[in-house]
Amino acid sequence: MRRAVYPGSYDPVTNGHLDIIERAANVFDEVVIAVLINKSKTTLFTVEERTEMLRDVTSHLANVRVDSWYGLLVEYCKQHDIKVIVKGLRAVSDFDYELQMAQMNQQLSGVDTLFMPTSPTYSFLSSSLVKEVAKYGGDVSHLLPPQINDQLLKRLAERA
Ligand code: COD
Repeated sequence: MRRAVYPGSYDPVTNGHLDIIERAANVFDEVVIAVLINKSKTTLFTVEERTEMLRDVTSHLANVRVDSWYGLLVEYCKQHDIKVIVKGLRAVSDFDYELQMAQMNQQLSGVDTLFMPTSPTYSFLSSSLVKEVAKYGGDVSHLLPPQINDQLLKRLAERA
């Protein structure tokens, strides 16, 4: 079985993430979306919320499942017999750091990274920018699945 992991913070999942997930699901037999827990990073949504949001927006994809993980990504791959990491690449600015991580992961474990170029429609899109724009009242509804946009607005209102 060709199985891949698509790791990230997903705080929250955007249409850019979803585009990569749908394309990866066409290439692999199974895609595991791994919500990585980074204790030094402050997130707007808890890991449980992010996991649930991802389950919701990928429910139409039979070969996609969602999991969460704390620790090294390659350890997750080892425990779940995963040989490929999928990453989305937006711009040259993503490349330097992603290349470094890909080479480190390969050296550590032999797990390879497959880079998928973003669709041009989403090349400027990141969870951080979406949160910043929404925080100041900008409309980001075209950049997120509708239910995620609702949850984002609700959370920002609670925090205001
Ligand atoms: N279009 C296409 N791809 C996109 C878009 C978009 N608009 N937005 C984001 N992406 C891609 C990102 O490039 C990334 O591949 C993925 O989607 C997830 O994005 P984010 O922003 O949710 O997640 P990040 O970048 O915060 O995730 C970083 C990881 C959690 C993957 C990384 O820190 C990690 O692997 N941590 C685990 C600990 C570990 O093993 N560290 C050693 C690494 S060598």
